[in-house]
Amino acid sequence: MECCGVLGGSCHALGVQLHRMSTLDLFEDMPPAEEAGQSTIAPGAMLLHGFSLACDAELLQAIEEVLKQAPLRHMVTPGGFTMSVAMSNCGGLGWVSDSSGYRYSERDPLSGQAWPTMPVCCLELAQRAAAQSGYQEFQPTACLINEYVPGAKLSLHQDKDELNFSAPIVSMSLGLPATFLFGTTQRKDRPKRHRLNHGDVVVWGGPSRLAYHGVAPLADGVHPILGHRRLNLTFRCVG
Ligand code: MD3
Ligand code: FE
Repeated sequence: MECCGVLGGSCHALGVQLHRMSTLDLFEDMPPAEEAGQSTIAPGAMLLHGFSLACDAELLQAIEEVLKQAPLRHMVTPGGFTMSVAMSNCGGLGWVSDSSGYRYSERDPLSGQAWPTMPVCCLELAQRAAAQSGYQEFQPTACLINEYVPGAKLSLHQDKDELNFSAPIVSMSLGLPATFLFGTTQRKDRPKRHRLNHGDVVVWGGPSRLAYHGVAPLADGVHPILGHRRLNLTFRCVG
């Protein structure tokens, strides 16, 4: 099965059905909601509402396979704190943290093995999102998988461990909604809050690439597919 060959294909079909059932053709010229749903969070940061909805089941199945090989774990910061977000990776390089610092590693320190291959459906979806936001040649070498349970958070930080800041980072949100905190390149500036829902994909490039950002403690809730959890995937060009 092709993953997301047509963005929002299933919902588009539903839209057509509803349209046929309505007597008034008020919405004749309107695109389906998820195609209209593209907004700019900040210069260089494009939010594609519901971009991964049409293939969320396939995406999640692929990630579950990855997590069988490289289980989620709570990494320790160089300062000695255990992170509330559980993490794993796929692709040629994976982000790791321990008492000696943050870095990208070719191997999973838990197994000593290479990280699992980045699933093709995930890679292609990330590339389609990047292309739609103006990045035609996006070739991510790393995919970080973050799992949040209620209360888990990610403190304000910059992503600076990659060498290639001209490439964007593509993020995909799945499961429970999160309050994303987005600041500027200066830590002192108060971040703005944005809700990220299941299916949302954000392309973070240009001036937004080095902005401070974080995730507020996850509110409890139940998502029909993921239960009491949120997963976030970030696709990165490390080299
Ligand atoms: C803006 N993850 O893994 S995704 C991270 O929801 C991280 O798990 C958050 O921050 C999460 O480093 C946020 C959105 C995101 C990811 C990377 C960015 C936004 C970004 C890098 C630069 C600017
Ligand atoms: Fe980050």
